[in-house]
Amino acid sequence: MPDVISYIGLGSNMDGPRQQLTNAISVIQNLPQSRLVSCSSFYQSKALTLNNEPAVADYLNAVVAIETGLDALALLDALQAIEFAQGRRRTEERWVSRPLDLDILLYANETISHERLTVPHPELCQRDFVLVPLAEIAPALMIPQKGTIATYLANCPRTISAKWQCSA
Ligand code: ROI
Repeated sequence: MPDVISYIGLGSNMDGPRQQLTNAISVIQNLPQSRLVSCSSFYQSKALTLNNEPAVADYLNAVVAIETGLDALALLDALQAIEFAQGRRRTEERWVSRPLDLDILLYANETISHERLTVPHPELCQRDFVLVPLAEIAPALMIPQKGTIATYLANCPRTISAKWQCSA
């Protein structure tokens, strides 16, 4: 299979978010059959929580683009291995704080509906902490079956409070 571009979202709000993202990016850089194409800035954002829970630490979010020969499920396996290596507990729970969350946002221009993986990522278009870093590295990107990033960004509630240069 020819190599494809995949965009991966990174998020962390515990156990040293900056180090969590930096480490994860350096591991992603060394994935088999893959190379890092670009890395967004790091964005601090207010935690999106289920019931506006107070006292949840802010997140640090970023997006990277890789060129990869891994198929989507092999890439998912590799990303989950990084999450667990960096302290993620084996739980399917959503809406909980975690040291590292890695999401396949886009994989080439494919749409994937698999029990383990939905691409484009189902919440991609509603989250500024994903859309803003994605727009930074791929401003003209078309999201399969949805359209341009700009359309969604215009209507997205803002949670980002600060921006740092990518330290990876
Ligand atoms: N909130 C922000 N700001 N960033 C995230 O990456 C993030 N990830 C999550 C939930 C709990 C939805 N909130 C988040 O999983």
